[in-house]
Amino acid sequence: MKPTKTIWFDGKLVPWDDAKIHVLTHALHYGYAIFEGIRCNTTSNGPAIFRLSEHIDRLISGAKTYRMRLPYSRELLMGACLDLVRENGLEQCYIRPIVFSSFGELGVNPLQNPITGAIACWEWGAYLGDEGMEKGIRCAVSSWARIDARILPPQAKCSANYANSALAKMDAISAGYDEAILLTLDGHVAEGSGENIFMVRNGEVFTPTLDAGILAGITRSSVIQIARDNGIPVQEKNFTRDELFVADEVFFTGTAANVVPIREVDGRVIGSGHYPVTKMLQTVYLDAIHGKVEKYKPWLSYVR
Ligand code: PPE
Repeated sequence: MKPTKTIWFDGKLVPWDDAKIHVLTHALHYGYAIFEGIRCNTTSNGPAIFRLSEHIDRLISGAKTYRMRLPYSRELLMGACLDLVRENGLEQCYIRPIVFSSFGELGVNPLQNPITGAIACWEWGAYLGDEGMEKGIRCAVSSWARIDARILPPQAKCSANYANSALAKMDAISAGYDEAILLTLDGHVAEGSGENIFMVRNGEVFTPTLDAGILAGITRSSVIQIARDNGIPVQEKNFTRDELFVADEVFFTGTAANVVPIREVDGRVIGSGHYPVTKMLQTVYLDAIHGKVEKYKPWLSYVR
């Protein structure tokens, strides 16, 4: 990670090296933090943040679920993201807001601790590699099940959820794959460790429903809209892993990942090795985030 000039830390812009917390910070011990991942991309009108309000709204909803009283308004957080990118002089970056139970008391109950927020940004390339974006990645179904709504609320982007993601991701990487696909406790396909999943069959696109323990991905909703706008039917429905094996195309979506074809699942090559629907959605999505599609310009917040 290449440091940038400044980080927004509890309301102020501070030098990168000064954005520090105590080792007894409550969230470090119990995972009680809500975060976001947002991208800012180059456009012909300078850098633009993609779907900023949706990301901040998801952060606020996650905080509500976890009974966090945020000391910042929605407008303040949105403004802070824009100021931060501008101050750092970046044309393109990943933005990471986080709100967490900070320093005060230890012990599971977070309610007596203050909530602190920080927002950092840095340059972050293709999450699953440039080659993955182009040629597709290799995935394995994980032996770890995806968190279930009775265990941790999957809709809240809570740091604790990512212990589940990290276990699946590490095992996939150690076994020589690029990414893990997690199933629900009852055996339906849920999502990747940090991406939503889709499959294409006979020209139709399918993706698991939100009650499959998945994050309500903002890229997922953008891609659903792009598909429908281009005459491709999309159905939210749950399916088992064997349906992935015989799909024509399978792909991941996510802020960090963008739209990435999956060329292999558990050693089975997907479809014909060509991904016309995925490639079309990837192209339009990339054009949209770079401000090249008139219709999707309302999704952008310009930094300057
Ligand atoms: N599921 C999970 C579990 C997830 O973490 C993400 C985003 C998504 C789906 C896609 O959501 P969206 O970004 O709104 O389309 N994962 C973020 C964090 C990745 C990381 O390694 O950190 C991201 O893509 O920013």
